Amino acid sequence: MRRFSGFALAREAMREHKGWGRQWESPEPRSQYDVVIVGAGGHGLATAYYLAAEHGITNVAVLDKGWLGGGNTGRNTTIIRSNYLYDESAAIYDHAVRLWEGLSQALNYNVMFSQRGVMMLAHNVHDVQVLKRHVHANRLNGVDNEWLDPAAARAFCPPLNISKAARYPVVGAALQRRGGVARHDAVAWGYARAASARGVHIIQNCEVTGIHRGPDGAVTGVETTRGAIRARKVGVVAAGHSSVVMAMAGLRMPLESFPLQALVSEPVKPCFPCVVMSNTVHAYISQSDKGELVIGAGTDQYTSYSQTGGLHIISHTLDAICEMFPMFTRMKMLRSWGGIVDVTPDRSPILAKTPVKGLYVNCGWGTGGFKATPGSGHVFAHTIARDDPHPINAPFTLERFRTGRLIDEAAAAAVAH
Ligand code: FAD
Ligand code: PYC
Repeated sequence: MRRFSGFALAREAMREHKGWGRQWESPEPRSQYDVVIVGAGGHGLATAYYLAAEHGITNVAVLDKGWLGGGNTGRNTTIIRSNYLYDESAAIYDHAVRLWEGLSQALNYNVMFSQRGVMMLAHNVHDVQVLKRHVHANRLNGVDNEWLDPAAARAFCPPLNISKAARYPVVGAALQRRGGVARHDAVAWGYARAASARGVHIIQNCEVTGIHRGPDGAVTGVETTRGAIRARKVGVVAAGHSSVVMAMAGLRMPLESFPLQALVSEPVKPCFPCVVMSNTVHAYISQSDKGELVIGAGTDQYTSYSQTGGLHIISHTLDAICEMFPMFTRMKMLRSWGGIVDVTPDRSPILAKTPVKGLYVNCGWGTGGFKATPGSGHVFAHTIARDDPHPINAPFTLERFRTGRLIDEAAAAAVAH
């Protein structure tokens, strides 16, 4: 295994990454696989990797209608944290953070995981109460989180405006020091390369257009734009389009799809040391290793499959950023883009077996699934391999929307729900 260190490593990783997704030679699909995964985003690729690496299941195909990592995995703002309120969420997201901590070594690929700290701002009494509740709940779950007064928040993030005269003054902050960011496309490529090295087929430009079922109702394979492929098991990991794919098996999902946007500034020298999120002012920001300020906006207010969103959404976000960080007022924005997120009624994901034998689904991560990628792939692979959920994803069932055992993380992310 190669050893990674500092800038040399970053340079090497960037060289390896350049254009890799598009150059990837997709193999010809076999007529039959043990497992077909629909969706070559981070979650689908991680699932395939762990199926091979931990369960010895290598006769696996990951199919994507586009190119690998071209969905939300390559479009997100890469914030990683595990400061969720409920026990079930803290367990799955912290499982992911622990895997992130060893991921570059496990994949022998630098995913540029940087634990620079995620700070969530409080602007009023309600925010203080909510965030302090998170701090206490997290600590009870062994998840790091600490409360900062405004001066300490500014010491941690010097560009932060803590003037009492601000429209939404900062009255405190919750800081998860183990939180941070990673390089999103490297995550997709790292998992893809490691899965491929174990024999997994990653087949791009291969849209799934149907799910075949046998006389007993069990899954027998998928129909694709490159022909029919038989499979004993099918895992659907098609964020934004999960309900469309699941409908092919006759299942109606409790999901809505929304556009979610992000944007980056022109690159500048390092000036922003951490990740800052504000639920109330409704913005989040970090600085990428390339120097761009990475800024996330909210979801549109209406459902859509369009990978763009309203201009007014990003312009409101920029107003909020300039309010909190006046030194950025004169920065130029370089580009913006959108992805489609699928959202459940309780804003928590579904990682589960389905009523259709041999069909499994991993969806509903909404605006916050990038951080979960390794943990999600790890427990979803377990669920598929053993036809039984891992204890960590056991609560994230489809049935909860019938039984009422919800995991209601509605306010978990700083983005509109
Ligand atoms: P994707 O990467 O979207 O992969 C799904 C794949 O399925 C796609 O490649 C698609 O082409 C494929 N597919 C769909 N239909 C079919 C079909 N019929 N046949 C074959 N293939 C199909 N999360 C965080 O934790 N932190 C953040 O800071 C954050 N910021 C975000 C910012 C934005 C702007 C967006 C859009 C999302 C953000 N998220 C964030 C959410 C996060 O990006 C997603 O939850 C996560 O990346 C989902 O990963 P995935 O692998 O499930 O989906
Ligand atoms: O879940 O932390 C998050 C997040 C930030 C931006 C979008 N999602």
